[in-house]
Amino acid sequence: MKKIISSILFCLLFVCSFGQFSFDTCMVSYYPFNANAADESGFGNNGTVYGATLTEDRFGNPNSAYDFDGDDYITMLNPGPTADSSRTISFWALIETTLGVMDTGQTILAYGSTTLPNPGERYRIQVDRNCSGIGIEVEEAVYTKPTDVSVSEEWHHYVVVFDKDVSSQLVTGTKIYLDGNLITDMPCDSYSPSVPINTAQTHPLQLGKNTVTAYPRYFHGKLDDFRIYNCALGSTEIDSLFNEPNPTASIDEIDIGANVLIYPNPTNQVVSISIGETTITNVSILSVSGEIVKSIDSNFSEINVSDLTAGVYFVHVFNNETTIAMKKLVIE
Ligand SMILES: [Ca+2]
Ligand SMILES: [Ca+2]
Repeated sequence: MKKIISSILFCLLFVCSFGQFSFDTCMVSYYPFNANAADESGFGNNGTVYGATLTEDRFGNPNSAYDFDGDDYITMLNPGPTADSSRTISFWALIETTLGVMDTGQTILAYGSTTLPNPGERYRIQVDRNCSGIGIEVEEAVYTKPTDVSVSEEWHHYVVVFDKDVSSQLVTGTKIYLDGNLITDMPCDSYSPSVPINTAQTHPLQLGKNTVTAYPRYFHGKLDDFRIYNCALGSTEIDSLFNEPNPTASIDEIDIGANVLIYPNPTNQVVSISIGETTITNVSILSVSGEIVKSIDSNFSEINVSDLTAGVYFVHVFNNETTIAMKKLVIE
């Protein structure tokens, strides 16, 4: 049976600087895409993947982001923040611009209403609706900021903020950040700006495809690291998100003088552990998020890992209760 080691123990073993910020107290969903579309916020709003394929993230980590090639999407169980509540949606995207899909308003994220027209009741983050940029559609109102998405097909960080207490409740009160910077240029396209945000609960969160069947407006490119908050984050917090380090590089490997070798690495079949004089009594293999995916208590020279999904893992080597080593293992 799978277990989760406590976050305190995990942080003692690792440099626990990834995936967690002090302002995460108002986080409602978190999709780091560690080889799946699970919600790692603790609220269980997990995703089901329809056609999107795992790919490298912006750091080159395997199976740590999703690729959408124009007919793919991921659907969660529940909506995001609804009605006129404040919200922040942070994500990384690599947007393909060579497919002739400009001006179609391809979908990054959508939820709320499923029917037309329901002014204010659909909430959608989209690309290139009538001009090059990232924008918001709330049904009957579209508001796009110029973000030069056509300049290069590279990973960029986008944050969309709606603060009900500061902004007007109209879609034009939305703030959009690109790579940590607030885009203050005039919107390149805006119509029906008098429509207020009033997101319905009818359709759950969905990535890569619109909620209205007649206009799927599929996404072309790669998406990663969605964080959804039911509060409005400020520029300092958004800068922290933009500068989040590589989650696997920030984890310290440990070797308590035993010269532990783990090979072959990467692998996708059998991994062996060799060690000097010290005795191994048990080994755990953990996911990046600290879940124990395999426990072994014998034959450490032939550990079958062919059942593990490709991605980055950690091998925790024990002598009884004592940690001997913690080593990174890449499953291909
Ligand atoms: Ca990721
Ligand atoms: Ca596909």
